[in-house]
Amino acid sequence: MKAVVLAAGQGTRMRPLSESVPKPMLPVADRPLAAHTVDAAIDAGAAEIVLVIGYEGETVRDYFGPEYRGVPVSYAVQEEQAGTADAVDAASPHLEGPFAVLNGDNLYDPAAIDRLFDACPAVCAIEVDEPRNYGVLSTADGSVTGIVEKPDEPPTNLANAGAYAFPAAAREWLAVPASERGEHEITDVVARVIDEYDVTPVTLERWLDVGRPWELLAANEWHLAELDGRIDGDVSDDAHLEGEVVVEAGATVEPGVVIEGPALIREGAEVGPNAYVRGATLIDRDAEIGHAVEIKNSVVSRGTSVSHLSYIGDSVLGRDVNVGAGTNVANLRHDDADIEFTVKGDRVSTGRRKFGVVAGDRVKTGINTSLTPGLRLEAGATTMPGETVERDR
Ligand code: TTP
Repeated sequence: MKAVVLAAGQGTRMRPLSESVPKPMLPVADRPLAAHTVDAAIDAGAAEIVLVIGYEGETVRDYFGPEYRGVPVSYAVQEEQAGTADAVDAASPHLEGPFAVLNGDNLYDPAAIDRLFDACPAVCAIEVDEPRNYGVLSTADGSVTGIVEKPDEPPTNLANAGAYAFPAAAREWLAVPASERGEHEITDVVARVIDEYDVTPVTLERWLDVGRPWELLAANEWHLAELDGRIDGDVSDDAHLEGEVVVEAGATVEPGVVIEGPALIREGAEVGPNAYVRGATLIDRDAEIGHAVEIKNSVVSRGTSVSHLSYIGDSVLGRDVNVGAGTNVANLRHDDADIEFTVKGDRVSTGRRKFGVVAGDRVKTGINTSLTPGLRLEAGATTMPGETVERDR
């Protein structure tokens, strides 16, 4: 079966991280987010991957190329991001026979994708506590009988997890009318398939929709926890590594460094001397973590430098950020309330008691900057030496 992976979206809720790097290419452990989806499809036996690209699509094409892990990859360009059904429609010329559709920004447990392919026609579902926030499936006698978006009275607690195995006929049903929010939605195609076929619900053990910056942190927590420790880089005898720590070839860990895994130190990165890395932390390619810096449960993207005597906790730093010496991130409120973050102009709860800052690419902080919890710094933003920053900029 061919697998269509949707990766054309603008990722507006992921800003500022998605401004120049498209969301599917943001780092999750040792691969871009969408590579985890593509891997799950390949492990389930996909004969070909059809990637739908659009926003910053060339970056996606450059990464996967014409063949990935021995499986052919073709590309469909969605000129305008007019919705998920429209995205699959763009891929339609590449399809014949039954086909799968997966969101390129969702993490699935791979075994379930295998079951999804076997059960075609089928839809992946996951049990959730708050079904009102999701597309919800109704079921009877082991089949899916309906799908409804964000219902006030959910028929079940089974949320649609954005992974489908469609019969060949569904190719003809992709031109659905626009929904109330003006998008052509794949769920309307799913509704038609449910009407005409016996559709199996395939229950996932684990699933994560990575739409907002703290979900990128959660995605890294998930996949870093699956690492098996490995030292291929240059690690000082005077460094102390415990738990599952990967130091890739070409990375350097200097004397006095303590790393408590899970942690991944990628090629070209330099850590120390005397730095402390803990929690689930990704130090991406060519990043530099200076003397006496503490990094906890964070993503430090490629080319970013954190200078001496700084603390970064529960945060995501974009590419080529420069953190001035003595910069401190606060990641906890005095009243212990969940930290909020600005998404498309609204402050929304991250559901996290501990959350630090999200810095877009090329942010620069002056020395001794203090950053308050839930702060959003746009790409290229700067702070002055000694400044306490309490509002997004
Ligand atoms: P969304 O997360 O709904 O859209 P998005 O990725 O653009 O993010 P945001 O809402 O923050 O702007 O999309 C779900 C998946 O479908 C995701 O993998 C992107 C993909 N997609 C397309 O390929 N084309 C589209 O037109 C849309 C809307 C989404």
